[in-house]
Parts: sequence; structure tokens; C-alpha cells
Amino acid sequence: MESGMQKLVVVSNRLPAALKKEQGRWTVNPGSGGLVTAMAPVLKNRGGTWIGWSGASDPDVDVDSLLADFSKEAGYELCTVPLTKEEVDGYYFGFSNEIIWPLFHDLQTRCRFYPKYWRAYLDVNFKFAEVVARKSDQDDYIWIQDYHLMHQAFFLKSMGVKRNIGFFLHIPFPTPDIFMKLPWRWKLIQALIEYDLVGFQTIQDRRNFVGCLQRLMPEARVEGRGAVVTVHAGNRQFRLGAFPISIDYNQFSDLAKRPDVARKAFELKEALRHRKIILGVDRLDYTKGIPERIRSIQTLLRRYPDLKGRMNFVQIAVPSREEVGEYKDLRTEIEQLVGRVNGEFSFPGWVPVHYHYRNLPYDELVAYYAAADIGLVTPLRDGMNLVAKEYCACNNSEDGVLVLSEFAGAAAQLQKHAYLVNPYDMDGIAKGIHRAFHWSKEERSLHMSKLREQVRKNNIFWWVDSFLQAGIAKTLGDFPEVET
Ligand code: ADQ
Repeated sequence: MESGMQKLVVVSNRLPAALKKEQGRWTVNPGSGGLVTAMAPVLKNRGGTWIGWSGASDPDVDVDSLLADFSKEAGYELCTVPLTKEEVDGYYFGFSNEIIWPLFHDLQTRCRFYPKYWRAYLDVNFKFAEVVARKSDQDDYIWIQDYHLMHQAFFLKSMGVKRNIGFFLHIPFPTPDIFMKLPWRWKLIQALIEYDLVGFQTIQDRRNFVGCLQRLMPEARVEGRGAVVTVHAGNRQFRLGAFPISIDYNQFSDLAKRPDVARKAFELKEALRHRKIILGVDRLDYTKGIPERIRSIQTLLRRYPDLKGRMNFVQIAVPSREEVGEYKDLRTEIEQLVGRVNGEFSFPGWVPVHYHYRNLPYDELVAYYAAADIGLVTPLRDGMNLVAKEYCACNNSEDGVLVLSEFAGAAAQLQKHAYLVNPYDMDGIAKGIHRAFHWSKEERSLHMSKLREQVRKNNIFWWVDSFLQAGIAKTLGDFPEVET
């Protein structure tokens, strides 16, 4: 640990290592996402702790001893918040996934505003805050991740615990008209203004938050311009910022260059007889617009019959929230749609849609990215969307095209060089794909190289640095501009 640096305490719903029961035995599986990759060196250098739920609700598991070895190797402490099955049901599956997730993605009709969910959310947030209070001291910097834990600053203050504390929202923040539907809107806003810094993915999310705040507290005012501003609301003064999250660009680009991965990419192209590959990669979630995307492929083939036999659409769907009824229904809907489109167009030797419902190893995922001619990323709404950035990072040959939803946070940064589409507009997506097929090599390479430069510069390490700088700096200096 480097001396003189403020210790960092990261708090998220799940720890970066998950406990899983496999064949009757509990094992620790390290997480591999971008957040873990970016935070690990920072936690190691500054010294730090990551607090979260381990994924085990079984009272007989000795979680602490299971995590001790992992902590030693990682170089920072892992600390678990034990949760019962009932708590997980109410706070995670209930409040987080059935209220905040759909509401903040503008899908209010999917919300179940049950008061018992709200109570469970508060109870679990209080439990987390008790652990944060115990595991940190006044000089530490506390960084709370995401919508499951919006009440941390509020509860710490109510306990009389003083901390410098920041919050980052990974999902969008809705407009006032949508946010005002939340029965607990006032309490949530009151909780969020207790942070010293609240970070969003885009400037638009930040504007939406200010809009909601001013509906509820008309006297609230914003001072400053640029990526980080100061808000005065009642007796509170705090910072708001836009920090678009990103990926470890080099890790993806280098992996795509590795000879075995490049060979895999070539084998994929060969298996598909060097037809154009259109690729979709998502967690199986209703916000990702997968059914709409498959319908747009159907439209594409109906409108442009010359493409029959000349392209393949590959959709990789990563299993997610499988125990939830709505997600099971979505899976069925997608499978039926894939069947319908393949039934309508296939002929001997050609099946237009290839659908994979499984967790691919990373090198295989990267091989798909590297092989694809078009990255088709069309969420109905998304905080950022890392798949769009991963696709660009892996496209070392710079001859791919990114077709991107205008409602993904990533569009704010990538709009100049991606082909932007409305994910609800099947004709528009079909037209976009058709146009992208006809871009010249020069055009593709010009746009892709610009996209890659953007992702390489504003990578995940830049994201961590800029948030911490905004959270820890006493005065607001010059913050890198964020594209709106
Ligand atoms: P997600 O909704 O999960 O994240 P996204 O940003 O697209 O969405 O990230 C998905 C991640 O899953 C990617 O990093 C991808 O590589 C990974 N993945 C995809 N297929 C995989 C596979 N087969 N095996 C393993 N991993 C796979 C939320 C918000 C987003 C926001 C992120 C980060 O909803 O808007 O971008 O957090 O803030």
C-alpha cells in the first residue's frame, strides 16, 4: 500500500468474488468484469476494502474463512454483508429488480410498487451501512456502486458517522415525468443529496436528476459548467458529475490479437462460409431489445432479399436472473422468434439466425467480436453498454461497423462514428444494417479508428481516476470534458 493516500472502501451489492455451491461444496469464484479489473489495482495501491453480499444465504457457510484466502491473494480486504433469503427476495429481486431497474429504464409498466419491497430495501441498506461504519474510518473514501444501495450516505449520517462518500449510478436516471411515479420519490431524492458526490453515466442522466431534484426542491440550484458541477439544495452542498464508464481497452484488443483467439475468429468466419456476420451480445434482459432486434433482421431479409444467403445474424445471450418469471418468458419469446425467422428464410446450407444462450469463455466472446462485420447493439435503454465498446476494442482490423441504439449511454460518446438507430424502429435498423454493408473499406476504417481512439483514451482506468479525483479533490479543478 502506498503511504499518504486515502484508503478506499468500495461497496456494491455483490462482492467481486462470488460464493457458489458446486456439487455440495462451496467455492469462491473471482469476478472478471471491468469494474473488478479497474478497482483491484487501486484497492491494492491505496489499501482498501470491498464490501458486498457474497451470494450465499446459507447460514451454515463460514463465508469469512472462505474469503480470507481470496483477500490475501487479491491484496485488499473482502468483507461480506450476510443476507437471508427473505432479504435478498425483498431488496434485490423486489425493490432493485422489479421497481428501480424497470422504472429507471423507462419501462414503468413493468414496475411492482409493493411497499414490502421498499421496507426490505431500507432494512438491507441499513445493514450495509452498519458494516460500512464498522469497516471504515473518517479518513477513508467510501465509493458506493449502483441503485441497490442508494441510501448508504443517508443511513451513515443518521448514525452520526461522518465520511467522504460518493455514489455512482450504473443505469440511466429517468426524466422527472417518469421518476415522479415512484411512491418513495421524495425519500430517494433526500437520500441521494446526502452524498458528497453523485456520478452518472452521461450528462443527460445528470440533467434528468437535476430536473427531478428541482421538481421536489424548486430552490435547488446548480453552479458551474462541465463534467462536474456543484449543487446547492436546502442546507446541502454536493457535487454531481458525468463519468462514462468504460472497459480495459488494451486487455480486449490484446486478447483479440492473441494467435489462438485470432485463429478462433478465423474458424468462426470459415464455419459461416465467410458470409457477413452481424453480432448481438447481451445479458438476456428485457431492456436490451433482443426481440426487436430479431424482428429487424426479419425486416432486413424481407426488404432486401439479395442478402439471403449472404449474411448471418449471431445473437449471444448470457443467462441472467433466470429464476424470475419475466426473464423466462423473454427467453421463450426470443426462442420462438428465432424459430420463426429461420423457418421463413432458411434454405439448405443456410440458416440466417444463430442463437447461443450460454455463458461463453472470454476468449470465445472476443473471437466473435473480432470476427463480426457489424456489431448490432440496440438496447431500448442502457446506462452505458460495454458491449459496444468491447466490440470496437476487439476490431483490430478496423473494418467493422458499430450500429448503436441512440438510447444507450454509449451513444453520447460514440455518436459521431457509430451508425445510430432507434431500437423500436425495425425498418430503420434494417436500413441501417443494409447501408452499413455498403460502406466502403475507407469509410469503415475511418469511423472504426475514431471509435477505437475514443474508447482507448477514455478507458476504465480513466473512469476510476476521474471519479476519485472529483470525489477527493477539495476544489474543482479542470475536469476532462465529457461528450454530451
Ligand atoms: P449490463 O446491463 O450488464 O451492465 P453491459 O454494459 O452491456 O450491460 O455489460 C455486459 C457485460 O457482460 C460486458 O462486459 C460483456 O463482456 C459481459 N458478457 C457478455 N457476454 C458474456 C459472456 N458470454 N460471458 C461473460 N461475460 C459476458 C450495467 C448497465 C450498463 C453499464 C454497465 C456498467 O446496465 O448500462 O454499461 O452496468 O456500468
